[in-house]
Amino acid sequence: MIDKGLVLYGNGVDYTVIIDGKEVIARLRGKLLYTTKRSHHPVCSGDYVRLIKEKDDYQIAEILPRKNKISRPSNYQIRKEQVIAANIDYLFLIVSVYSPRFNPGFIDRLLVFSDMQQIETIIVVNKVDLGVSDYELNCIEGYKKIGYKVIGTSTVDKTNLDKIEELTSGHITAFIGNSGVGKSSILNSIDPNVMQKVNETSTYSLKGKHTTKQSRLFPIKNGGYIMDTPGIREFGLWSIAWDELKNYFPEIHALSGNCKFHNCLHKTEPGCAVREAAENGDIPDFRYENYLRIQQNLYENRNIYFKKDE
Ligand SMILES: Nc1nc2c(ncn2[C@@H]2O[C@H](COP(=O)(O)OP(=O)(O)OP(=O)(O)O)[C@@H](O)[C@H]2O)c(=O)[nH]1
Ligand SMILES: [Mg+2]
Ligand SMILES: [Zn+2]
Repeated sequence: MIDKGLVLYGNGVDYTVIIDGKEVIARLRGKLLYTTKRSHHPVCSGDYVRLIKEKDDYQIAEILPRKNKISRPSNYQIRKEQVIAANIDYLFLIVSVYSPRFNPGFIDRLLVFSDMQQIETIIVVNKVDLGVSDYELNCIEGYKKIGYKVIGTSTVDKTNLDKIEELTSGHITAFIGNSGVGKSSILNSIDPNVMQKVNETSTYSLKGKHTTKQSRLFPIKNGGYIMDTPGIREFGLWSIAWDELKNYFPEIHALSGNCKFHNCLHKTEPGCAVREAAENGDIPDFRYENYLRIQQNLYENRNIYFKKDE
């Protein structure tokens, strides 16, 4: 018997897969363990898999093609990728005000990545109960002006949690962001059953703080699935050529037709419409600065991170 299932979570050996609303444990078939040598774990949360049932045991026989994936270099080997999530309808990039610090450099790297992967991304600014500074407000306005959806939330006074619930309904959504911004707290506020499940299977750290250790997709009472992911410290862009970055800042890309040179990199070229727009305030200056910074960084690391033939 062969069934198509959705992977909720796994540890590299056993995976919890949902088929027809029922959760089962499945193991990887031996040969699948060796097929993806460049990947840290071949199967991840959000993967659709084909299962074979032998007596009462389920085996994962095949991973179905992914429509997208969120990955980063594994901690151990830069050329190996670690896939955090697959087949995401919406990415919720969760950041916070005050602490952890609001960091547009981090946000912009993630937005470049999600644009490359064509994953629609919503920026959630959590902990607004702590107050939003002028600087944070200015950046938020900048993102909105470009066209990103930005939602300010608080799990303390329940600000806009109904909006998150509404937007996640019926979709597969991943929550991603730095450790401590409140990903798990938001998830738990939307569906309190979720944390109960987590507490059954994981332990609190010594500080009594609950830190998410692995990606896990949760069926939510609104009919959607939300993936809680471990906090990421940095997000390195590693699969992008430095001279193609310009295509993944939508507001920069939109203006590039007005530059004097068709291959303008929007640095110091004469007649650059993008630089002019940044000087006039037509595009947010922090975005333009981050663009230049990321481009420089990709250029300096071009031989480490990216080879066109791979
Ligand atoms: N003031 C305030 N604190 C919050 C809010 N949401 C979460 N917190 C606190 O922020 C801390 C971290 O919350 P978590 O939900 O564990 O954060 P996380 O993003 O899941 O962190 P990792 O699992 O480590 O990636 C906890 O102490 C929460 O109580 C909020 O809206 N306002
Ligand atoms: Mg967490
Ligand atoms: Zn230009």
